[in-house]
Amino acid sequence: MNEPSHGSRYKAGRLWRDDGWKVDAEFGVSGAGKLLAGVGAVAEPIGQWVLPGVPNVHSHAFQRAMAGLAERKGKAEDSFWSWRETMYGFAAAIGPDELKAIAAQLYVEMLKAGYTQVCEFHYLHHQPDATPYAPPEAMSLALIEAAREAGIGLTLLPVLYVSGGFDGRALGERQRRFGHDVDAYLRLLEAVRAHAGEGVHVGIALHSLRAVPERAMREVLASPLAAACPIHIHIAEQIGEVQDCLATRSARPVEWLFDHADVDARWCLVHATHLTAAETSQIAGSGAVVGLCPTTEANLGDGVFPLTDYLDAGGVFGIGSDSHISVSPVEELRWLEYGQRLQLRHRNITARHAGDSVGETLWRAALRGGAQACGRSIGELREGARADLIVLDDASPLLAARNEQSVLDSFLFAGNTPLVRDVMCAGQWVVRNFLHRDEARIAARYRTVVEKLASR
Ligand code: NGQ
Ligand code: ZN
Repeated sequence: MNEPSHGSRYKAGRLWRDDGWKVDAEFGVSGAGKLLAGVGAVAEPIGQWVLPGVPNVHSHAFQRAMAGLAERKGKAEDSFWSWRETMYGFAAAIGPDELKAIAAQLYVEMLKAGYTQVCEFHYLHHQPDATPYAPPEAMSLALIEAAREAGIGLTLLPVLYVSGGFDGRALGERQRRFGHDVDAYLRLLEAVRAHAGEGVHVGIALHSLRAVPERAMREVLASPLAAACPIHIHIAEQIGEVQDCLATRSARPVEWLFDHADVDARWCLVHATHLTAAETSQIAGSGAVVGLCPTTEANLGDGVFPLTDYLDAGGVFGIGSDSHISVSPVEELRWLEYGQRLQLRHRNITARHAGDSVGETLWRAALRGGAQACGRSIGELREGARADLIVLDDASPLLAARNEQSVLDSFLFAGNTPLVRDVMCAGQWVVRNFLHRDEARIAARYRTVVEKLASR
């Protein structure tokens, strides 16, 4: 392991460890961005509250630039499906340059909010008329470049998208640019893997059971390229999807998936909103992680995930910002808890035992489930782990007189002022004193691109 150079020895008033806060903790960061244990007297004090950054398990980066543009009432009843039409129209104008500019801006916002890793569920593969780009992985490369510019860890999930519905119908006109047959998809995976490296990992994703027929699913899962990597899928987000699945496959989506695939800890089931009690305990028992995206699920009118039953059964969850109408782990976790409170008319739902802190329970769960969904051992501040951490603003009045037992509750539930002051990802300070190292340039480029998109 590299010796830390001067300037990479730090001291935290309180450092989050898996077994509780460590007081006056000193640590180093190696040249390779890994945490090192005790380092001597010249450590730089970095703040009172230092904790791991949280992974964002579900992102469609391009949707960041349409956030807020689908909030006007339409003629017919607005729904997930009418929102999807608006989103498809917007997606049609996004090429590699636009994607890179939007994703870099989004990833800067994620870092500033306390996310240090993102799973990018990427299906905008080809040109709008469905011809492949040269090279065919150009859109994936745009995302990789954006993540490297911003300095966030990336789990890129190229998405398999084959059909336009459960009945196996062909892709609609605006979906054609998402599509691959299995061979072309595996070639894409191979090409993208060649660009993976420090900070960029590649998993796989099946868009949904609507978009991936059984045979294609089996072929991809049987490929050596799908071995030992995360597998993500959208599932059971809308009642309409459950009904279509029942009508065509005589089973509910989650039920069908478990009957036809070996769902285990490598899987991330995104949303999984509409579940029977049996499906809820089946997911929990499988060790898979559920990717909950509470602000998007609220925005799209999806429904409320059965969190208490799932936690009772020992289920694991991570959080994602999905359509990015909000880019903040605080908001995702707050709304996860509040959705349950509104529905159950109780308080302090996620904490399972008397005396437990809701904030700490939520943060810990999102770290664990997030690391699992990324297929990475991140989210722990221990020796040898990647140095991904956030420092809270101890000068904020919101944190006055808070202690180890109460600081996470105030972080997640008190007010609206950003409390993430500094962020380190892979040993690099990417955010200091609320400013990202390259935010002016990235924001200016984003603005130019969004202005161009608006004047179409
Ligand atoms: C997506 N988003 O792929 O971006 C989807 C909408 C679909 C969410 N489900 C499209 N939140 O599911 O067909
Ligand atoms: Zn999604």
